[in-house]
Amino acid sequence: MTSFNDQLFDRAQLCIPGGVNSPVRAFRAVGGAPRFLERGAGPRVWDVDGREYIDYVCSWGPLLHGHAHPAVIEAVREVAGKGLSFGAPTALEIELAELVCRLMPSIEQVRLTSSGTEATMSAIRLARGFTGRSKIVKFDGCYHGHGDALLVKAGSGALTFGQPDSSGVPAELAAHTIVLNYNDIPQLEALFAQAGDTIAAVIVEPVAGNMNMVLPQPEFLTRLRQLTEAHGALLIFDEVMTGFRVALGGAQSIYGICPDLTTLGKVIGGGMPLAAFGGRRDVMQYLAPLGPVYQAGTLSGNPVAVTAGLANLKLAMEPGLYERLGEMTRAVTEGIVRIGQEHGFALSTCSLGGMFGIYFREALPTNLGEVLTSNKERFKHFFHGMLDAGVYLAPSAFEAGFVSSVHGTTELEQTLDAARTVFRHLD
Ligand code: HOZ
Repeated sequence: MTSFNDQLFDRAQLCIPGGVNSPVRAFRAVGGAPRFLERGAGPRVWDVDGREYIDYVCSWGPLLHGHAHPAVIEAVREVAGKGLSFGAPTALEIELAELVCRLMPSIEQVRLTSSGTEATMSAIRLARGFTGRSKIVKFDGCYHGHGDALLVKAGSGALTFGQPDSSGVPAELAAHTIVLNYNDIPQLEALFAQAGDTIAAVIVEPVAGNMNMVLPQPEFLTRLRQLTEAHGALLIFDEVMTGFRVALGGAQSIYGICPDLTTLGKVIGGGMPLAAFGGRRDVMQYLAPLGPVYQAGTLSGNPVAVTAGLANLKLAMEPGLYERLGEMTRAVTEGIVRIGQEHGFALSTCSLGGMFGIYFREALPTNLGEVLTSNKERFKHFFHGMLDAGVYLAPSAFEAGFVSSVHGTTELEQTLDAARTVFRHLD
């Protein structure tokens, strides 16, 4: 008898490519049918067959306070009753913009968009418009959404499915994107020595979260800042994943770097389609209607998404929240790794705030080449074992995981119990 979940997957595949609206969700990297989820509450989700899971995907990062947080839901309910979108300015947008500028001092002005892809695409266009240069630099395995210029040696789903260079991106366009190795300072210095004055911008995930999770060597980010500044190129921090997730001030507050532009998404909308890009006032004023760089969006800054974002960020400002979140994330990931090691498996982990990486590999990787040497087959079996035991991890060895501020000791203990059972039977 086919489960309701599997019936839905069959049906979905007839009318939606691959049955999903974003590739990694399809479970292709791990095999089996994706879980069709019906509801979530706090740190847990339930699928259409009534199975319960502790959620470490958190909608791929946005749900800093778990599912259906009462304060967020209440605020959204109230504002939705007054209209979903006006395509005109609202007071709420100013409140969110002011808050973002306060929490991330490198941002003097900010513009709201509806997705992280839009934010990064717009930031790249703005950097090109501002500098009058064409070349952009990105790092192998970093993912900055699916804009043409950025789908070159990309991470996340593109990496998971072996399509880091997407078909459909004209070679002439991709030729303007230079790809370097993450954390490779000599390579960066060589490029700037040779072509620094042709580079419009360097875009980087200050903590890479789309090739699993890779920490930057602090001197890598420092050198990046020095070189871009010396050559008149802009430094764009893509904090779509890390913004308000690893710390209230993002990865830039942890590493003490002031980028020219920052892109935000995920947590800023608390589960609603909301993203942003912002930074130096002189650069942001190159945007239409003030300047020559065009960028727009019908639903940009709509009151519902903005309200969800505001409610979410206000909750994030509770003193001590990120310390507690960081401790819980470490307890979960270090616990899993310790149990696996006790069973003889090579494992490593890293985390910051509520974001983590777990590798079937002895030492933590520092770049994509090293990430690729982790044991993907073992991850696959581990993933399915944990899923069967009620723990929902990202269905790819190349995605980061997330813990919310409402994951507690009950979830921790249940997760570690599941890990004990799974490692006992893992090959
Ligand atoms: N590319 C996203 C994770 N890095 C996946 C988004 C989704 O499938 O919802």
